[in-house]
This record gives sequence, C-alpha cells and structure tokens, in this order.
Amino acid sequence: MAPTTSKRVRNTVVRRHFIIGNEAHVLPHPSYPDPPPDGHTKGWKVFVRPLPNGPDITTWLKKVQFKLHHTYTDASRTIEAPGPFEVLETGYGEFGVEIRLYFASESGEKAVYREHYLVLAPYGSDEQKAKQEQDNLVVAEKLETVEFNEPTTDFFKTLTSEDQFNWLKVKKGRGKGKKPDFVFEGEVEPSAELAEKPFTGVSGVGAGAGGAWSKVYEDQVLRGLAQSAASLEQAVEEERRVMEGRRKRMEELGVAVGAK
Ligand code: SLL
Repeated sequence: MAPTTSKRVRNTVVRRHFIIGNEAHVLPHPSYPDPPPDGHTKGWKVFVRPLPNGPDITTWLKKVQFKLHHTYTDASRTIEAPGPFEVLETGYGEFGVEIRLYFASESGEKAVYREHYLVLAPYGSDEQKAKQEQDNLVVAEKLETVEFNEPTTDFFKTLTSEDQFNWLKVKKGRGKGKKPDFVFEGEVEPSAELAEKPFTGVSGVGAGAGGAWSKVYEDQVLRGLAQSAASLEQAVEEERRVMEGRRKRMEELGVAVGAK
C-alpha cells in the first residue's frame, strides 16, 4: 500500500514560530563546572524553544543538531525530541552556532538550516548593560519561523491537533478516583499565532526576554523601520535643498563671472 504521507493538503501553508537564542554568564556560576576548564571565562546555553504560549514544537521538530566552533571537542551536538533542544557549554569566545532542524518523518520535509551567533558580552544601552552585569545574565534571542507549504495530510493532522497545547496545561483538582482537569495557567491564551500584546513581567533587552514575543513587538519593529525610512527620506530631501542652494549660488557666481 502506498504511504498516506505522500498526499498533501493543497493551497495550505502552516507556519510555526519558535525561538532560537542563547544565555550567558560570567564564570563561576552555579550551573557550570567549578573550576571551569582552562581559559574559559563564560558559561552559556544555546537553545531552540517554543513560544511561551505556543504549540509544542516537538509535534514538528524531532531533532536539532548544534554545530559548535571547531575548538570544541565533539563540535556536533545532536538533541532528539522531546529535548530540551539545548547545549550547555563553557568557553571564552563568541562564534556562530550552526543549527539544523529535522522535522517529523511524516512531514517528508528536508532539514532546514539556521544560525545563531552566540552573544556572551552585555549589549544594548548603558542601562541595559549595567542590568545584565548586575544579574550576571545575558540573553540574546530571536523569533524564528518555519513554513510548511502544502503539508502531507498526516503532518497536517499533527500540526492542527489540540494535543499540541497539552504542554501548557496543568493538572488541577485531583480528587480521589477523579480524572484531573487540565487547565491553562498562562497569562496569554495558547495560540499558534503571535500574541497581540507582550506578556507582563517583561525584563531584559531582547524582545524575547520575559516572553515579550508579540504582534506589538512585530509592529514596533515595523514602525521603527518606517521611521528610519522616513528620516532617510528627510535627509535626502535636506541634501537636495542644500544641493539646490549650492547650484543656485554657483549659477549666480557663474553669471557674475560671466558678466565681467
Ligand atoms: C573568538 N573567533 O576568538 C572566536 C573563537 C572560540 C570558541 C571562539 C573554547 C573551546 C574549548 C571556546 O570558547 N571556543 O576550549 O573547548 O572569539
């Protein structure tokens, strides 16, 4: 019998948002070996994570390969589902981690490639840097998206199943012989879409710190881009005026010279 996975859901794209990032601490730090290996000054963790209110990423993500800098022994680290998809290490320098995402076999999709440049040093405004130093915590995260175009019918079923939100549910009201009720306790309704507003308790620099991934953040980025486009236009306009003035003066000068 032909495998059902070859059938595809036409004219359909399923998008999944997730987070790729790292956190870093100056050593010594409780999560890392003490004393650290010779010359290692930072402890860090690189990760691939679901959004705080998003669907379980293991419905589509089955394996993640993190390729570290060649100075590491066993530079290629592979983490299978259910994860967590993360690598904890110590070191001295920043580098680009090559990340390969492997999808559920019923998806029939090839692995995709992402890169995350490790950020180990405090960044942002002076105030933000001071906070990161004080907390001994640097977080650098970005929002990522994968698109499954015309997914196989089996894969589509997994991607649309209610089960993918089970990881957000907590067991409540367990009485004798009673089945637990599963309820959501997060601040934002579980959704595969980006939240409309940032979650409360936002801290740190990255849009992701404190779980601020949201449409508001997306809008802010877009507004920022629009603003810089507008100020660029303004600068060009200003430059044009200056040029025009210069041209006029030259003309006047030219006229004056020519008149002599
Ligand atoms: C830099 N271009 O010089 C980078 C290289 C090297 C990262 C970063 C230690 C590895 C080990 C380590 O941090 N390697 O000793 O296992 O900034």
